[in-house]
Amino acid sequence: MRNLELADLFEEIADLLEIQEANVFRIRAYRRAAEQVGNLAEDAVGVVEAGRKIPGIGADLAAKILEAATTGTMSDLDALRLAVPRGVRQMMDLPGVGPRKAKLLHEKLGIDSIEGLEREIVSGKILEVPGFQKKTAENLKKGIDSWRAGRSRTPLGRALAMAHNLIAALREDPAVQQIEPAGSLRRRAETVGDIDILVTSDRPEAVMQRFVSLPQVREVIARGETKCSILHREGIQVDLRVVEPGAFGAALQYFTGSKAHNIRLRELAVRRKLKINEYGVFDEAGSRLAGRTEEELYAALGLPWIPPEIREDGGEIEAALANVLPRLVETSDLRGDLHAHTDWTDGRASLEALVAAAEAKGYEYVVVSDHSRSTTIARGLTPERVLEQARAIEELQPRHRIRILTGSECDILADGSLDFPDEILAQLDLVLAAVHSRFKQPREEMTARICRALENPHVRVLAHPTGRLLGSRDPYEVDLERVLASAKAHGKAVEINASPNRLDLRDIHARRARDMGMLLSIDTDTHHLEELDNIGLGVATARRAWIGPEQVANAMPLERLLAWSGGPGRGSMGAGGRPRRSKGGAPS
Ligand code: DGT
Ligand code: CA
Ligand code: CA
Repeated sequence: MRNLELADLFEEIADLLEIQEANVFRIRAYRRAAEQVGNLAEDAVGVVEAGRKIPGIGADLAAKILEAATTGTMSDLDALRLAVPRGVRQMMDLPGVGPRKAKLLHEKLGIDSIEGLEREIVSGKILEVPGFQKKTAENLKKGIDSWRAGRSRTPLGRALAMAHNLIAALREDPAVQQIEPAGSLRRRAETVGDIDILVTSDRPEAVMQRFVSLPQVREVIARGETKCSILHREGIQVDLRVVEPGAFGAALQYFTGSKAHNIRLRELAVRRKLKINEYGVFDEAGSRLAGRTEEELYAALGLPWIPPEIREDGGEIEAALANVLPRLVETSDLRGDLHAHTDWTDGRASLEALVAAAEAKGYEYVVVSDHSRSTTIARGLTPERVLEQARAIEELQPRHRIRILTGSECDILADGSLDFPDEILAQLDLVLAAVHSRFKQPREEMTARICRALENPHVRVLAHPTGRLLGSRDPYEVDLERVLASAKAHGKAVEINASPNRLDLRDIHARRARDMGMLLSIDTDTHHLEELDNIGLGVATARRAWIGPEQVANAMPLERLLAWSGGPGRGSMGAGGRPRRSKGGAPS
């Protein structure tokens, strides 16, 4: 049984217990278990079978994992499923429907599905349920519509673009003072459920009016005095909230979340006999100690400001309390891009244009890493062509400040050998290796295949290590833990591919790599020049993984990068190139 299936079972137990109003600690233990198992880089069943411990999972839950592995289910869950119909739980997916309302609707009208709920809204019978007025019913109906419209989550890259547009349009309104995105978007989660935007203004009504009149709005889902939800024409919900300037920091913090992070903050506040909510931090007498800025708010709880990307209750509270928050990598730390394509293969830009664009970004170096011959779909280069490209780079170099490094995104063949012979790879400055074929290999074969490629002394970076395409292709089956260990043992870097369709490694796996003390590279895999700007998505993923500049290969200055890359360092040195360096060894 795969980790995500296990996580779903735990999550379902938690939801059903919540509908039954069970003990909150018990509910929380299951939510926590779902998260831990879902985020585990190794196979959870394997870990338990080996008698090892998964953080946050006690003996009781471990036994349930084993039970699920053998029976495909958990007996507690089966009992809960008998007690609570499936559709009752599904209603909790609707905005404004929590466990209590779901239970009430089921008890009073026997509603056990979203479709059933919709019928009772139309028939008007829903108004017989205590607490359900005409307005509530209308909102529920709208909630059902947008649930249908947006059942899938939106990839971060797309959501960011939409949010930037909306924010730029709202900024033009004089009634808008401060404006910031919040929610999962600000935390840079890889997908977002809805977009949250926060505004300060003394004229909320004017802001709302401007918001609902934007051309991007397909439909207004709910409109109140300080909160408004719309359906964006691209199918995602956008929540706008207007707050007074004195509460901006508190609201920004609250609506940035995550929920798990906020719960921990509330616990800290309680221990200090303080109250925290979206308006501020208050003492027992009710006076506001903080609210205007996030810094102020965290300080009132005795904490330094915590970067949004790590607000996931993944150890950041403990680190903040001990004043050992990590220094996270920033875009300005990066000195180059190690992964970019040209029209020699499937890139759109010429070599000259790519180099000029990378130089314009202020980079110190760029690696030209076109495909190798086996990636026929991308018109991969033959050995002769890649050497020809290296010569073209040598000729181009004198006209540029930026150092142009020769490279390859070399195919890892089905048996783990590389698409180019060693004597060709040895002539390149920096070699990336990647899987582009035979994605369906059994896990064991795929793992051995990649590990073998990492043993090749010329390879430096494992590109897009899991092969997933966000929303369209699952990662291939691979023992990532072993792949990471192999990369580390051989002094290789693993990539965080910043392409919005990939984000591979993803945050939780990159975090694992970080915790293992590995080297990572943050690359755009550019095929169109404007994609060089995707680097921010890779940096965001690295930040979510707690990665600092010292662990990033392309944050190294050129000389150190070359010492590590082990290539001949040709390119700027004219015909003969530079004496060959010895290979191997990670940078100090
Ligand atoms: P999403 O939209 O599913 O990608 O995820 P978020 O994190 O943006 O969630 P959303 O839009 O439902 O709410 C935004 C933030 O508001 C969330 O991260 C934390 C805060 N929040 C919302 N509901 C609650 C709540 O019931 N309790 C607490 N403590 N915080 C909440
Ligand atoms: Ca959200
Ligand atoms: Ca929201």
